[in-house]
Amino acid sequence: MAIERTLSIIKPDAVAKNVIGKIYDRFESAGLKIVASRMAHLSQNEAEQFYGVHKDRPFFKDLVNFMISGPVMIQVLQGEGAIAKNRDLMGATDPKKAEKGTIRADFADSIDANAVHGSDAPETAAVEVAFFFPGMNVFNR
Ligand code: IDP
Repeated sequence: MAIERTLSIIKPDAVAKNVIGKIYDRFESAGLKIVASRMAHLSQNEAEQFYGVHKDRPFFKDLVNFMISGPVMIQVLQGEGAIAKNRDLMGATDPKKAEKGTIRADFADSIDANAVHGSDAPETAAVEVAFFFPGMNVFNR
């Protein structure tokens, strides 16, 4: 399988719970390398742009308000099949439906406050990595 890069965000609920390190451990234990990372408090404009594909969904406003409610930790993960691997580690969007042992099952409270974001395909991963880490801010390790 090819080496891929994917964008991951630890959302405000998980940052507030102080579990950044525990979530990073899941990534590293699964063989994913953190090749870029930064904390940010997103502006409304950034959150609306980032989640632009969902702009017509009924939950869009709540999603944007949640994403700007506190700082987030943003990282690029690199490794074999990184996109699908990260999605497996995350678990289902609704933590009630997420498999035991996944990040969302263990750290998320609801479908709105669901701890993590992860790119879902190579095309979105490329766009999302460039959105938060333009230029040369991603490392080869
Ligand atoms: P994903 O994060 O598992 O890829 P998406 O369908 O891309 O899920 O949705 C993006 C985010 O929008 C979710 O992580 C969740 O925070 C929020 N969301 C999705 N569906 C709902 C819903 O039905 N109600 C409330 N929030 C939702």
